[in-house]
Amino acid sequence: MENLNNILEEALIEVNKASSFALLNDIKVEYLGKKGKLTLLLRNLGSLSKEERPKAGQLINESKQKLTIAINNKQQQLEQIVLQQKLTSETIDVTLEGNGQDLGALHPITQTTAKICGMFQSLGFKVESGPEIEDNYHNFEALNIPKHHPARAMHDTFYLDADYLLRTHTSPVQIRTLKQWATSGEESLAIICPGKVYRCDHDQTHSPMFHQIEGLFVAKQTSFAELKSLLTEFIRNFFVSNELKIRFRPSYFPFTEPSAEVDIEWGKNPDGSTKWLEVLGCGMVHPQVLANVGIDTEIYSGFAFGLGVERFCMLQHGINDLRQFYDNDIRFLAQFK
Ligand code: 2NM
Repeated sequence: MENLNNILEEALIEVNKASSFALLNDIKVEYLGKKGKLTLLLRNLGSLSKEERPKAGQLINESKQKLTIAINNKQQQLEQIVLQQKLTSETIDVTLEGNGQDLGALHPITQTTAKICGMFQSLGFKVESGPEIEDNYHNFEALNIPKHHPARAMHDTFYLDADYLLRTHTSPVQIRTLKQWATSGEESLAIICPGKVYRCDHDQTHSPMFHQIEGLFVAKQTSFAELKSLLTEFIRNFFVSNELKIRFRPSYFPFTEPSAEVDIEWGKNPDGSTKWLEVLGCGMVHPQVLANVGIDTEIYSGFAFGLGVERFCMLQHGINDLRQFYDNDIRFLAQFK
């Protein structure tokens, strides 16, 4: 018992010096373990007289408590040190340069679609979309395309079954929108319909899926002159060329009458004559189409137009191969950021 204070003091000094969890644990075993120095003192209480035992037992237990507290404190200190070391060694320097991850970009077709739609939206046209799987009625019937028209043939249209097909143009969107408008009581309708269309046709210059934009305007007073000026303005704005030569050439579509195709001047032939390039189809909506969706053709008339986005995008950027749009070659796509 004379040793008790010495043992405690010695133990506290060792705890204070301990520089690792292992050393601290050794000290714990040395003093508080089964055969530890303080434990043995307690065991040997029996060698004392009955009168001395309670006091001695109390003193030993107090020493054990003090040592236990000291060991726990040291344990926490060591944990703090280890944590600090970990934080220091794992610190991320946020000022270091990154490793150059490139941002992606919108596909050129998406960009050209957005550009064209944006131009018409700024004139008050609303963007509309619809299903890519259509039925005969919306894709053909309502558009005045007769049963035996070549466009309906298997070799031009992807049929899913007797009635359902992949839309061959975005005009069915206009039929659906016209139907809603006819009962809406609104003065006029001005919509622009972008989307994917499908034709059973595949070679160097034709993809079985391509992108179309069609526009439609219906009101009490519309005219071919208005259509002509709208499209002329649009084309000259798109190609940023106020002097661009534009030609409206009479044509035929089942759903418009009269109809025209629009050519732009694109270079010269060897003999000096203008090279014309077709970029649009258009016309006054056929009265039968308006009647099909319940519009009074004595009061209302409309005009419509359609274009292929791929062609506009190729002309805009000087792209000469349609297939580049679908190859997803990153070296091609990266040029359109
Ligand atoms: C074109 C050419 C001419 C057209 C007509 C209609 C509708 F639904 F209003 F009758 N939508 N689109 C149209 C007219 C499309 O694409 C070359």
